[in-house]
Amino acid sequence: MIIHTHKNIPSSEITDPLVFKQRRDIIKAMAAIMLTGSSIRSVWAENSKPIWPKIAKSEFSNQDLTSTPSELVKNYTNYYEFSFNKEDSTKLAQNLQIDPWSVEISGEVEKPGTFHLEDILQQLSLEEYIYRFRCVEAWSMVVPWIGFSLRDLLHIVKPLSSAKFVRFTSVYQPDSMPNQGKNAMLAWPYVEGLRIDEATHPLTILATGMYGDKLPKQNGAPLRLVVPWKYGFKSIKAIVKIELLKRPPISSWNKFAPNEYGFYANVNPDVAHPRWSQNSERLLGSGFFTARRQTELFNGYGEQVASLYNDMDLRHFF
Ligand SMILES: Nc1nc2c(c(=O)[nH]1)N[C@H]1C(S)=C(S)[C@@H](COP(=O)(O)O)O[C@H]1N2
Ligand SMILES: [Mo]
Repeated sequence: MIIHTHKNIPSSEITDPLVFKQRRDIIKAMAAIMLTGSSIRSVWAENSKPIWPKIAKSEFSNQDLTSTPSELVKNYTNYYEFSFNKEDSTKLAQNLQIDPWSVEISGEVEKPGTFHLEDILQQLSLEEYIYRFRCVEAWSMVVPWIGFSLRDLLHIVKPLSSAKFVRFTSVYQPDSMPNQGKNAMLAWPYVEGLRIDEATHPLTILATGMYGDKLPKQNGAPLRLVVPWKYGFKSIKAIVKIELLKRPPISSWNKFAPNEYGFYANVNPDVAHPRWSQNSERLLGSGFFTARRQTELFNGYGEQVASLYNDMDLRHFF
């Protein structure tokens, strides 16, 4: 059974929570929250209990995979806005301000808008997705994410037929993100992109939690993308803007080093990074000797996604 996050709010009290152009609706929604006594905003507050007591597993979840110990996933993070070091980024990310949070969805859509995250969560049901996750640096893990499919969110804003690509933008918060203030490395804010068919593929999710709990800040709270068949840098954290576009966006990593980080970035053991092989990967938490496993084409999701790339030579579109 799929547990809806805010099922205790009668739908009659919130006629259309996603129509926030009118102030009236905002007030009405806030009143509904107060009436039920459930503090939706507290989901994102420090030390609050998760609002999802029981979550259905998505049919797209890899039930057979053993999740990487959560302490590893929470303490070994890539978050370059904070630090280029995986331990420091974990600590510094605690400074990120994530409450309240809203997401602008605009571009080639019928119903653009800026949506409060809590209101998005009222519309969509959360599920658990156990996925492999493969970083371009040749390490990998298995993470039980909690989230919803991106296509369900896009459905709400009604993409036009002219929407061919999607651009995602991370938050710009230089006061809490030291490398943004220093203009270090990438052109901030962090930007990523997908083709529309990739974005609307059922495996593509926006995550708001992991390991049965809310998403830690260092792992991309309050809202991050997860595209399991692509290298980890595509899975952009702390998303504030989603734009549907006619033309391919230029992603931060592709702009920084186009010969190392392609737009597609599909996991592929046969296409080496210019500085290392992608043939195998170090599976986090696989014991003292850290077993290496063979990297799989599309990170093992070929059955579901290979058809998206039938007309492409995967050696050249890296
Ligand atoms: N905004 C933002 N998103 C990001 C990154 C980043 O530095 N900034 N790093 C990416 C990279 S390289 C990886 S491997 C994953 C890491 O996710 P994790 O730290 O939750 O394991 O996040 C991706 N998303
Ligand atoms: Mo990565």
